[in-house]
Amino acid sequence: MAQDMTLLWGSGSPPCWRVMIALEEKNLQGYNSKLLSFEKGEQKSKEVLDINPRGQLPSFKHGNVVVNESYAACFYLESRFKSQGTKLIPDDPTEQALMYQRTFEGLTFYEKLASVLFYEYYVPEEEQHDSALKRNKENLSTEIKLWEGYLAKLGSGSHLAGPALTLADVVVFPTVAFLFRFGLSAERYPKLGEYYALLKDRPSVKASWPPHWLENPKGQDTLKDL
Ligand SMILES: N[C@@H](CCC(=O)N[C@@H](CS)C(=O)NCC(=O)O)C(=O)O
Repeated sequence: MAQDMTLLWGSGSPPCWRVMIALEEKNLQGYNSKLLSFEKGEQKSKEVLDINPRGQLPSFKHGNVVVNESYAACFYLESRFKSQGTKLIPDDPTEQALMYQRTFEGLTFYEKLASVLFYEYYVPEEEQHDSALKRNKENLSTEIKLWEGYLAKLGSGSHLAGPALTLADVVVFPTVAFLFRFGLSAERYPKLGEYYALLKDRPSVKASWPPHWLENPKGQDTLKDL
């Protein structure tokens, strides 16, 4: 069934990783997976631009359906393959509300992470300021404490929106993985550390782990002081 699906993706891109986890959780292994290189600018190749005028990854196609936005692709897969693989949207309205809340807060979480980790990439050199990066780090630190608190409230062994894995985990886990890859202290943030440990060995996550992280398991320590 997944043969009519194509995912164009880049290694270590959190938006791409979200879609890859969703595909695995929905048992859609066997899709056409094409790894492109950001270094070579392949996200601007004709193959990508033909389906994604933004020239970004992920770019995703299922038959004639094109869904490039990572959140949209994850929601599409859950809705299209509702009864297949892991159920990612709980039926219970209260659980569902929390799942939606954390899923969309995940966008803010990622934005704050990106404003620190990718500062030099996104801000032209002449516009970069130490004070701006410092402020971004403070904002990220406040955000991380929020998520640490959410997990503390849910109790040990919990996922982001309750006992079971949901779409919230699919879209937010890559952000958490980046935090630890870039040196966040699991001692200072034990709940996030526990959550990371719980998910990192999940088959869907292992199967989609960024290949260049496997080649080079040691990350950086950019976030060690947060
Ligand atoms: N809103 C998009 C964002 C995708 C995105 O920002 N992709 C980045 C990689 S993480 C990209 O392709 N950047 C290269 C570029 O914009 O040229 C989504 O969530 O799918």
